[in-house]
Amino acid sequence: MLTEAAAEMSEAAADSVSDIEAIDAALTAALREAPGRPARLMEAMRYAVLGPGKRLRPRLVLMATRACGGDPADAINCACAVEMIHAYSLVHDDLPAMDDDDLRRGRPTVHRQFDEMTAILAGDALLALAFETLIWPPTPVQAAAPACRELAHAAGPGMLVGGQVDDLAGVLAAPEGREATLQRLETIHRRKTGAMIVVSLRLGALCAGAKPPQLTALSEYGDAIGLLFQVTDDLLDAAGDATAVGKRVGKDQDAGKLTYPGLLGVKESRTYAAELAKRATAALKPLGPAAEPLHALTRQILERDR
Ligand code: GRG
Repeated sequence: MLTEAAAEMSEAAADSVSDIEAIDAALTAALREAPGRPARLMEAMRYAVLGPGKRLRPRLVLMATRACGGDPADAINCACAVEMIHAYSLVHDDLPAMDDDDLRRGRPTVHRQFDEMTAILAGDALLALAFETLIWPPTPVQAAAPACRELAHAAGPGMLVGGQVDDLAGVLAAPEGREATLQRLETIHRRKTGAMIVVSLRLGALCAGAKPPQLTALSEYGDAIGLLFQVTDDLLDAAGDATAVGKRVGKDQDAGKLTYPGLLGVKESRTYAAELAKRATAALKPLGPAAEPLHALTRQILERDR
């Protein structure tokens, strides 16, 4: 017989599979051909969004809705919106003017598969389509305006784009002490990676009509897993470098960019990851047992291999 905890875990795993199916079906519908939509542009958008990614952010939206007692079906358009913005940011990040990457999710990047102009415009169109998608039902009417405002802020100049600008500008290059460098590094990651994770959770909560303490708990959880996600991302890159046959190549470290293992060493980065996971667990306390799938996700991020 399954213990209660094991039963909750297998329920969470089943939810995760059906959530990914629901998310991909809704994204496919939102990215359909329609009058005025050029076929090649739509093909590039679908290629960018529906590739083999983890769908972390849209899953967070649906998990947060559930954790706040809502119906995840109400949050599906918010889930699509955050994944569209995530996909746009990856397409633009890969462009020659930024990271100049040839591969993403194990396949040619959008500008390699199509061309640079199409990649730029596909990213632009995804950003706009995200907001158009978000405001339509089933997003609850009372959630639409705050969700729009929060998502625009998270994707805007003070967060996603601002973090990207500072990262590319190499503000980390100035020599300074370890603590100050760590703080600068986290200021970038909180904006570039963390803000979209936090807002995903908050959008899900808004769709459930969550109260301020629930929103605060999810924001603190999001902040911790956002950093945890980045630390484990850097550790995976470092492992890829160390083995040379690893699943990926640590391009950031190759490019001399500052990373957690680069700053703290691998062992201390692992200790820090465990500390962030504890921080995430503590943040969820106000949500009680309804937060079990989010606890499971923390463990998955801590142990992830891609
Ligand atoms: C172009 C405005 C603009 C921003 C780009 C997201 C981003 C900012 C850059 C990506 C660079 C990067 C590799 C960051 C590390 C963390 C991260 C966001 C990884 C990619 O997210 P995953 O692992 O991707 O969730 P999948 O493919 O699973 O969706």
